[in-house]
Amino acid sequence: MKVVDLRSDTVTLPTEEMLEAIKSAKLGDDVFREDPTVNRLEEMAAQRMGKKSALLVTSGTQANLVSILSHTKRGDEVILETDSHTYNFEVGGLSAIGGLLAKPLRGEMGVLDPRDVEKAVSPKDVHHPDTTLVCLENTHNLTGGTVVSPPQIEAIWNVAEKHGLKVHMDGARIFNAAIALNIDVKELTRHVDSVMFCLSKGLSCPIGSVVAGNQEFIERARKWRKMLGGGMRQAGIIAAPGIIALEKMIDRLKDDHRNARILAEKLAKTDGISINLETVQTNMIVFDVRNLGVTATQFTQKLSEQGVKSLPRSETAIRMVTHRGIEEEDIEYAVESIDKVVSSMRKGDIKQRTPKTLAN
Ligand code: TLP
Repeated sequence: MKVVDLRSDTVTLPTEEMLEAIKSAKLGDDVFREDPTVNRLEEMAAQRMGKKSALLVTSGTQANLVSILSHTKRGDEVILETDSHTYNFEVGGLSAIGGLLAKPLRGEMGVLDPRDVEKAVSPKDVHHPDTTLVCLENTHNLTGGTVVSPPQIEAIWNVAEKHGLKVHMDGARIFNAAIALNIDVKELTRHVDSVMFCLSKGLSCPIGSVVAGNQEFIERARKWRKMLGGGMRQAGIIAAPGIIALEKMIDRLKDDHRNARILAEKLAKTDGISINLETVQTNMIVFDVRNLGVTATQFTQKLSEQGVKSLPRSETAIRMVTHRGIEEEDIEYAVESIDKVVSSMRKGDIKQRTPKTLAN
């Protein structure tokens, strides 16, 4: 059976060229800073991000954690968006490991309002924690891969500067944001103290993320990475495909965005499916199946019987992500399969259960 895996861009496999680069990479012990391939990737990444220094880490979760730990001290308060990945999906590392207090704020399409940020900064008196960091996410995963623009970032930065806070950006998919806005990624990183991006998502690497910032920040991050067990030895085997990713895999993200758009527009015409096309800005699509009277889990299970994989995002919302390996014909196949599932649901082929929260 044909399989179209739209669960995440994390499922991308390395290219042949990446596998060759892994085989021939010059290696050394990176804890001694002697891996030339890691050193080269870190230099390239720092330069790309417009920062002085960069650090290869194991994952996006580790990248955010070492960044947050490097900007704060135990007991500090961190402002982030309620639906941010860090607040929801990183196992609460900032409180469990950092002893930090998260202050979540509701954003608009993933974007924090600078006035809310200003109000959320705790007074500097004996009763309150020190608010020291604001975290942004670009693109914003839970709102459907939406983009945070340079002026929006700068507005937060101005508030942060006024109150002496640092700004960290979870840029797991920052190149998707840059491609969607058709700007150099530096426009998105100019007004943040640190940024992380993932090699292992749309850029197709098997492993790895990179943190970038100034030199002292990166030295602190290096130490936290070591403490968290992320000091790697011949990590050039991870860095080698990362170099190819930076050189060759960024421009093609526009193909993923185009495919996401095609899929979203087809879904918008499908009876029973609701989708807000405004949120389809990069390689993600989130749509709702409540009008079919089924749960997202029922829908995704039925769809997977056709070989089309997707992820339930809430009781009735489903996420699909386009990536390298998904071509236009796969999108057509996905649309046909969705049509089949929708019409089978209309005919009542599956035992329908009205989700509890949809009762009225
Ligand atoms: N996101 C994954 C899952 O965890 C949901 C996905 O499939 O989208 N920041 C953002 C914005 C992310 O989307 C992710 C991963 C991470 C951080 C964490 O990266 P990893 O999985 O490498 O730890």
